[in-house]
Amino acid sequence: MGIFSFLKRKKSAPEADASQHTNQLPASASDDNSDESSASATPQPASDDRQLAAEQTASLEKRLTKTRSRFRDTFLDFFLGNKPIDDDLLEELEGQLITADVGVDATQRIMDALNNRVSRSEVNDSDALREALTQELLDIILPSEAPLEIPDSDSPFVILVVGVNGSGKTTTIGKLAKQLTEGGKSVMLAAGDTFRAAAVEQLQTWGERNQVPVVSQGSGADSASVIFDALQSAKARNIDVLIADTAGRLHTQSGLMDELKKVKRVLGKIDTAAPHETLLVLDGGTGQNALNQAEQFNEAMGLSGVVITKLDGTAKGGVLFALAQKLPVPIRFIGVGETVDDLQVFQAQPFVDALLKVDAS
Ligand SMILES: Nc1nc2c(ncn2[C@@H]2O[C@H](COP(=O)(O)OP(=O)(O)OP(=O)(O)O)[C@@H](O)[C@H]2O)c(=O)[nH]1
Ligand SMILES: [Mg+2]
Repeated sequence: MGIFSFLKRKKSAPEADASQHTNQLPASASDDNSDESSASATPQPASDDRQLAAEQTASLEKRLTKTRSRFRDTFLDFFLGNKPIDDDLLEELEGQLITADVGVDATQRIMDALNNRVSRSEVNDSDALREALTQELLDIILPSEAPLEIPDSDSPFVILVVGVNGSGKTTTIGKLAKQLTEGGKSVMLAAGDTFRAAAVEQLQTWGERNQVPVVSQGSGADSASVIFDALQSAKARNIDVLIADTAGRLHTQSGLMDELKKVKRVLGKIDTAAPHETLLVLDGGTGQNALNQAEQFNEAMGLSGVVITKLDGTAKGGVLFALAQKLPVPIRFIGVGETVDDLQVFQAQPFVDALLKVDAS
């Protein structure tokens, strides 16, 4: 399911009408010291939800090819030949879960559950073991399935996007802006990555592509001040969603982490609830390193959501299970390619199906 269909459903809910913002962006900028480009959002035609879900499951199977072949090659071959379910086999399975980047904690949880089922004679053959494994994997990531909800409100919903260098923050913002405008929301972007001129240009390009305004100051400006100005401007213009980009930083760079905390504080002066979403973007290809990043960003910033990108180019997609087991923060989206449409709302069942379902090809 894309956020598009998700938002459409929300908009038709009875309480959705009262304070709805206009979906048309005003033609003129109102923020004096900001450099903006703007145009109207163009709502896209509605598609059938079911068809969309089926299409996205199919596309997920294609996009996750590398992780999928690792899972299928590892586990499906393993279950061939109806081997006896004994300690040796379970030990081998444990090693393969670790190899598939599922992580130590999630693997432990799965093995405990499988051992229990085997000792209670609930699992006696390969087929039952495969089904039990699939169920345990699903149980681990199901609690992380919590799509981003953007309530209708008089003030802009602020999404602060953070993460290490090159994880896919700016690209994810571009993709998200498209999905939100397609869902009928008016969107503004804040160029809070003031480290490099190229970073501002990159965001402006996404703004132009999606026809949404971008608030920026010159490179070297104070990031918190850019984002503060952007929120004031978004408020004045009745924008529904403000998405703030930030410079990539390592979770170990305490000065830079303090800068992010300052952004949060400053936003709180305009709206005590802002940022409403602090979204960590993680590169799925970094495997277990993503776990460390997530834990430390969460400690410093209090995350409300995670996006895992670049799952199309890696065999390390098993890291989602490790993350879900370790981090009590929803996985909002997954990035499965470089183009604007390659962002999917995270859903547990299609994800597990794409990796392990026997008839998935
Ligand atoms: N294959 C693939 N590439 C992606 C995905 N998301 C982002 N990228 C690519 O990753 C690279 C870095 O993306 P950016 O969006 O610039 O990353 P960033 O986190 O903003 O980087 P900094 O601003 O330098 O910290 C670009 O080449 C993107 O096209 C994805 O889901 N799949
Ligand atoms: Mg960037």
